[in-house]
Amino acid sequence: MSTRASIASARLRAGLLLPALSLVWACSAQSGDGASGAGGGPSEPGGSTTIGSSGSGTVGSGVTSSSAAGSGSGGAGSGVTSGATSTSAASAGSGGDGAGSVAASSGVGGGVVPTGDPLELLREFTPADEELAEAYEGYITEEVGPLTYATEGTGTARTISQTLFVPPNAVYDGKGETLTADVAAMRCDTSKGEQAESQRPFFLLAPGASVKNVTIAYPGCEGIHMMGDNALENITWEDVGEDAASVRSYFPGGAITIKDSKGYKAADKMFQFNAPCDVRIESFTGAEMGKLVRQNGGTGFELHIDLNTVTVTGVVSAVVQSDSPLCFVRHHNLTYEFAGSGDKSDRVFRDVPPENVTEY
Ligand code: ADA
Ligand code: CA
Repeated sequence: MSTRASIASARLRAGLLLPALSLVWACSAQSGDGASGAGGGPSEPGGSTTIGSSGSGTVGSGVTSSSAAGSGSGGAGSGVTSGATSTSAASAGSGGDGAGSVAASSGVGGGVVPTGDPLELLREFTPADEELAEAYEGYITEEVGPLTYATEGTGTARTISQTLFVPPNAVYDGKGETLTADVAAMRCDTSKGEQAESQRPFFLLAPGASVKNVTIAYPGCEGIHMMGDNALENITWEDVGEDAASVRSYFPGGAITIKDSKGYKAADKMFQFNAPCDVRIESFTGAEMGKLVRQNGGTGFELHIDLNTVTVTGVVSAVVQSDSPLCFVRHHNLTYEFAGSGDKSDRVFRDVPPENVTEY
């Protein structure tokens, strides 16, 4: 069973590895521009329940979720970053000389994006556990497919045929762009419920990477994969696929912030966590979903979830669902409405120990 210590060690691991990349990510740090917010999810009529703000305010989990990377993105950030550099994960890349082998080159506008083999960069984050390492290798070599390094979007609508890989500590600003996945290339499941497990994500966020100002159109495929210490800001999922954003079991995990975002039509789960994380979901609106947050079924690792100013309607199964005695939920200004009738009060924080739930 994982503990706080495991979160700390995962972070330490990621932190120790980053300097080995010897790269400076110069990232565009413009904020809040070009948000499209197009998402057309239906909102359910009346009858919603607001959990009042009269609670004791005691911090139950003992943990303060800190904001992930965000503006602290390590870049010397002068001006505009270059556009994405396309590199196939299958291609040989340039380095190959061990630590620091991921090459960097200056891009247009003075930004720096890596040009080396993304696989080499990703292998820097191979988990220590043998089983997880094997699963991770399968993930980076087969499941996720070829990757395109990306640090900046276009501000317009475009179709992608490779997962966009945001490098460690970089901020990808979509500038309000709408991304649609090429169904064949991204292996999107367009059958009812869109639950196939082989689908590819729109984004893979390396540790410390962030993404903002992006609309993800139907089909939602595997959404956004977050390796840990990531922030998502002003994201709209118009029609979620297998899930909207997730942390896999073989990722380092850490602080995850999802703010000023909207998500619609998640047949199963919106946000899925398979590794220890401190999650903060802030200013989020969603409609039609199985669960807003799901801790991977049958797992007992430590997970902290902070829901601040969250409104979800058309919830079928749970607002938060976990089988872990170490799942802790804090909430403030949470409004929910379940689909259908009947008493669903046991489904709000489903199977979360009641003593682990705190309102503030
Ligand atoms: C499903 C599946 C899990 C995991 C999860 C995910 O719930 O049962 O094993 O793959 O999806 O990460 O999306
Ligand atoms: Ca998934």
